[in-house]
Amino acid sequence: MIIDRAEVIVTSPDRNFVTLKLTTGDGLTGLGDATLNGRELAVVAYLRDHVVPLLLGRDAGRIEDTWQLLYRGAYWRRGPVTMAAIAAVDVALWDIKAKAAGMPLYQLLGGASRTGLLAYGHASGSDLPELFDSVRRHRELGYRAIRIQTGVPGLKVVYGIASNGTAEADALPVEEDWDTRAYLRHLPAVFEAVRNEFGPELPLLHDAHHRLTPIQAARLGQSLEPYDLFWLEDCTPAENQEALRLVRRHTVTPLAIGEVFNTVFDYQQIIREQLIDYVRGAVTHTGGITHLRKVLDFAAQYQIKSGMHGPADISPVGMAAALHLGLAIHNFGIQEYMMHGARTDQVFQQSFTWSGGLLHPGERPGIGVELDVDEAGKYPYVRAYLPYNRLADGTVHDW
Ligand code: GCO
Ligand code: MG
Repeated sequence: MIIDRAEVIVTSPDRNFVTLKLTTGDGLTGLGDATLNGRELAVVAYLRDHVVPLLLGRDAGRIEDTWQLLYRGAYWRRGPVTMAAIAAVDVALWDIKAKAAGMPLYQLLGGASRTGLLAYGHASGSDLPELFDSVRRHRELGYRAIRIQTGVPGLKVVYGIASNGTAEADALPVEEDWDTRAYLRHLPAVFEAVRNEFGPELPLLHDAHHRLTPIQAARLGQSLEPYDLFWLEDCTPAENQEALRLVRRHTVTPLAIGEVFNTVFDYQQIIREQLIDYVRGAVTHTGGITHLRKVLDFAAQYQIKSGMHGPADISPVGMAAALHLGLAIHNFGIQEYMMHGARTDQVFQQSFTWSGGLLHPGERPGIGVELDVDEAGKYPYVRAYLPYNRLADGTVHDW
């Protein structure tokens, strides 16, 4: 099982995806997702220029050793670009190992701890009727848990609508507007209306997308308590971990954090002090199966569960890796699942199933995803950025 080919494939069927494909001398292939939304080509360069030369000739079976070599050997540690590149290598190696064993990856990770993974989708609308329609559509699609995002009176855009980025060759980031006080006034009434319409059972989630100060987050958590949220996500910019102590003192609304984190060190304080309830890390952005598993095992000691990031900008390869890990661990909480577009599903042939609101990675050996290189070649990279926010006075604000 010597690695003798490593290709970095960039394709943009519905949006940009970066995939690492490793091939061993005996013909086994493994895929890893290296997509970092809006910064895709930085990971491509990191892989092509710095990682691929280290992989050729190595034993594909030595997953932990390869991980440590890429992490420690670089000297410069952590960071989203590095960790996405390491994640891609790690998942591709697990894919190869599981194929060599003739098993779906979750079996190598310890076997299934459940029959399927509860998943949530994104409902959004600029006003209540639009939002209710979106919730109903998600329920028709089978979702048994739903994230609620809504328009705020006076603001131009609704955050939370999936976008594939701006698909023009010379695209620059879109500027959005933001007003925290208007948002805080509006949101509790939206959740009250949703609960009245859809009843007490449906698990509801909300993403504040790093936009609040600690005291604003505390107030929001408190004002949403009557509506029994499954979680409030990214209530503050998570770099300031101590901020969450203040939020926790004031609210029992469960908190989810971590989609922009990339190592266990980012979680050290918030797990040890039990400042969160769900770990939002994705396999793709947290150093792969090897590293995210360590984070989740650490979290398990504190009854903190997984809530892996699963937006459309994580490719089907990254999603498949998340499903295998989620099926195997004991402390699974929920999986975010936004369906990919039809072209993406043609480029990436997948074995996962979606039924009764539950995801399952399927029984194909490996992670269960193959990349159709000819299809991928039809969709070249398109420059795309995430949007950013400005306040009414022109100040740049967290998006
Ligand atoms: C989520 C996220 C996404 C991110 C996006 C960034 O909870 O799904 O916040 O909407 O903004 O994945 O690339
Ligand atoms: Mg989020």
